[in-house]
Amino acid sequence: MAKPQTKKSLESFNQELAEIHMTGQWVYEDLLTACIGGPRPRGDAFLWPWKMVNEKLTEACDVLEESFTARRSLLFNNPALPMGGTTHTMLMGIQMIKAGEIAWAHRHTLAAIRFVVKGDGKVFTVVNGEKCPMEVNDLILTPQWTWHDHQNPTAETAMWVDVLDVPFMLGLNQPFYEPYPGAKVQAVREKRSEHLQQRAGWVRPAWETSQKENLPLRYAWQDIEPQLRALAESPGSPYDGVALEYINPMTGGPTLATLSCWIQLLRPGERTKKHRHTSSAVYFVVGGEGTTIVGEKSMDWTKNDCFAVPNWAWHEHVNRSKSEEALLFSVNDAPIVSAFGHYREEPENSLHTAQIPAVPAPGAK
Ligand code: 1HN
Repeated sequence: MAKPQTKKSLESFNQELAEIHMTGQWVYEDLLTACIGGPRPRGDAFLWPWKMVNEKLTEACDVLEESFTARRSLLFNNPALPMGGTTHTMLMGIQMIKAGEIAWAHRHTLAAIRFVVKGDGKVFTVVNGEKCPMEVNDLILTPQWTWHDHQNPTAETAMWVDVLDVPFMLGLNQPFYEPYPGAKVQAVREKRSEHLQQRAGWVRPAWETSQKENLPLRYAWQDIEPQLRALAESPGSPYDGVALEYINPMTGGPTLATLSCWIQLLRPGERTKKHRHTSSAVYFVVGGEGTTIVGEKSMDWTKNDCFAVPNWAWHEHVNRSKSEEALLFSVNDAPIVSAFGHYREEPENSLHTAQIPAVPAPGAK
């Protein structure tokens, strides 16, 4: 006699499959159906106020007396990212180095940038033997696998923003790390003729091959600011205001293979048009007062605050002041997204699409 057939439910079958480490494609179909119109933003829009961060950094100076190869960097964890990260690809923090301190040399495959909050020309980071002074608002790259140590020979505390591609690199399981062998700090190239930075300007040695990626680069604010001033008179982007990308001078592309850095000026009272894109961004407020609206959430920001805008979230920036400009430094993961052709924007693509200014017509003023 045949056994009576009891019909299995789909749920119990799914469970059975899970126990033997399998999944039916119908599960992915549900997941994909939920993505009609795009993914849900990964992580929250979130702001870390300067006052709180600064207090904790000061406390960290007592608790962590010397950092050795570690760093006194307080990193920002997005409350909606249980695996860590400020966005799903980037980790942002602020680092403090006390008077007379050295953060020992190390290297890792994580790419990083520093944007100086408090410093002067005597505080410096050494990147692959090249000394990079850290003046306020300077940007310094420590690309993947470059040796770097930070030194503060002054009598004042120094501080900078750190942004790294940590969550992306951990997602790919590519972290390699090495402390510098045999010394706290790197040997420094004394001859400026040997600096790769001398090869990344208007001229370079005709007799050499050239390294195009992962250069130790310092974007001195004293060079950037005049360019920002000159371009501040242009209409800018309706979505981002006068947003300038820092470029790798050797490739014309973004600063790093994974991270692009921006400096963005919002004129008094400026309100950008709302848009969304598949890249995420982290922001540091260089100056001014404004509001960034992300979806339903409104984040009021002021000098030195940091905040995150997740990917594919509608957002707009407002300079709340009617008389002062606002300045935002930001880092985004557009290079990662674009590398595989996944950069999208709504309601229109506004990156690298407008025409450069035309040659003036005869007699035009
Ligand atoms: C790191 O190496 C530095 O070298 C700063 O200054 C922040 C955050 C996570 C992992 C490595 C630095 C970091 C970091």
